[in-house]
Amino acid sequence: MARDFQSFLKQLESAGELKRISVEVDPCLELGAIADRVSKQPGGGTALWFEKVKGSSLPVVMNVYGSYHRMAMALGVDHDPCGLDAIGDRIEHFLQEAMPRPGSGFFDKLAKLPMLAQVSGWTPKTVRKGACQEVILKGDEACLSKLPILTTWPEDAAPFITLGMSHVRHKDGRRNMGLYRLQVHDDRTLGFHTQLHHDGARAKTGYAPGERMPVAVAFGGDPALLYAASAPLPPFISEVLFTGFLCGEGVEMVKCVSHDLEVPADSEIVIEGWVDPGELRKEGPFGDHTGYYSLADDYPVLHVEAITMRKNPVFPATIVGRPPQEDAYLGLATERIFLPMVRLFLPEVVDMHLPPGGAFHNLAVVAVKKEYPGQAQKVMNAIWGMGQMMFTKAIVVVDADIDPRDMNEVLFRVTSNVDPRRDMLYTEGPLDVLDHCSDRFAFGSKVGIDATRKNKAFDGFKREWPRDLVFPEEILTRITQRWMEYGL
Ligand SMILES: Cc1cc2nc3c(=O)[nH]c(=O)nc-3n(C[C@H](O)[C@H](O)[C@H](O)COP(=O)(O)O)c2cc1C
Ligand SMILES: [Mn+2]
Repeated sequence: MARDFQSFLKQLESAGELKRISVEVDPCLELGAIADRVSKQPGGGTALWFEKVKGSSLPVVMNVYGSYHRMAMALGVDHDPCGLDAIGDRIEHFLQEAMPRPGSGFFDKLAKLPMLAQVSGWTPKTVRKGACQEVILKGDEACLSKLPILTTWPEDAAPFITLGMSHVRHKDGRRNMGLYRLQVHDDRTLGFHTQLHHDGARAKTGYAPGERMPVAVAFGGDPALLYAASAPLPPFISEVLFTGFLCGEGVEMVKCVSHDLEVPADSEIVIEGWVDPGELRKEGPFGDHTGYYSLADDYPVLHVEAITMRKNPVFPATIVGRPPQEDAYLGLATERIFLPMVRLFLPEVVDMHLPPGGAFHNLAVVAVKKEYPGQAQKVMNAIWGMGQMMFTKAIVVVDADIDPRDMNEVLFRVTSNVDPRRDMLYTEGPLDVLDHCSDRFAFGSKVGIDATRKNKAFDGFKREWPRDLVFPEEILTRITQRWMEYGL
């Protein structure tokens, strides 16, 4: 079901998930401080529609994705605890179906035809007209001061665009869409903060210095697009195709007005421009999702050629900072949606949790069914070699029966089951470029903590391992039945 961003906002409003703020608010710090406070409410608060933003005629929306419920609504699934898991299950099912059955030849291929038809239904479709081009500003008219761009933290270098989805095309034709912040250098130029390890940064390697790599930054469109832009997809999967998979229908794309990249036709706003791979400029500092100001560094520059928009667009923004905030729920969606893919390579992994306090990359808790010696270590090493999970600084492995989301339980097992010298695995490797505490840029050490119960067969544990404290089921049932009688 294709939905545009504003119909999604209406859907949120009718569900009591969006509040309108009608008094005038300042895009410099005030909006950020409000969204920070609301997003930290238990469960993530509501989405916020700021109707009157100082210095601009456009409204700003924030915290749109900032709860489990809204995240599930954005991806068109139920919000019960399993809604997002259902997407992961769909991926798993699809991958299994795609595998050839041994020895089944022609009939197997025939059986897969409906699946191929389904995939072609997810591919983006080019259309001639898009709502995102109802208003076209070119040349001197295409100035960034027409947009209500926020300064979220007091020591930020400048205002930053935070929820723009940047479309680029690799020289070999592959399209990539990613969520990268954009610093306002001046009215016609932006900092293009594509970090070293991301596909977005790799795209420019195919272009020669002095050449213009076209870029288009789109806002809004189907709410699933933003999730896809943040998702750690492998380089060969297009985020727009993945959105088609999520929505069950291909995204309608329209050609830009100043170059031949395509953007989702029903976007709210599109900034078109180009990057010269040979040009770098200082970017940052910026109050970041690490909970600190990320340090200034050299990044590419995006020169604005055109800004197109709907007649009455809304401008989406977020604030990142000390967790939990809105982006915690994007991370949570990734945890649930990508778990089946992790399990494809690591079938012993039963469950996984990336706690928001670990700011995406710093901590992963993995529940594992042990079947042979060294399995906890094998899982750690594999995770450190897997896509963007390579950044994980600490991995805690618990037994399959432990809920990795129950932090009290995890702490209990980490402190009681771990002999520190024996059960910690230290290694080193790539770190997120935003990590500030390692001695070297983007490189540092990692620790794996094996908090599983130890036994003789797998761990060579020579003493007897004590048994967990549990009441028999019948006692638990009895006290539940008699609870009123106890007067408690
Ligand atoms: C709110 C938010 C802001 C982000 N800002 C940046 C950024 O400025 N630069 C960056 O490289 N990645 C940023 N990311 C992470 C990327 O969007 C994410 O890693 C994505 O998978 C990268 O896709 P790619 O590999 O296709 O480039 C941000 C993520 C979120 C949720
Ligand atoms: Mn990508």
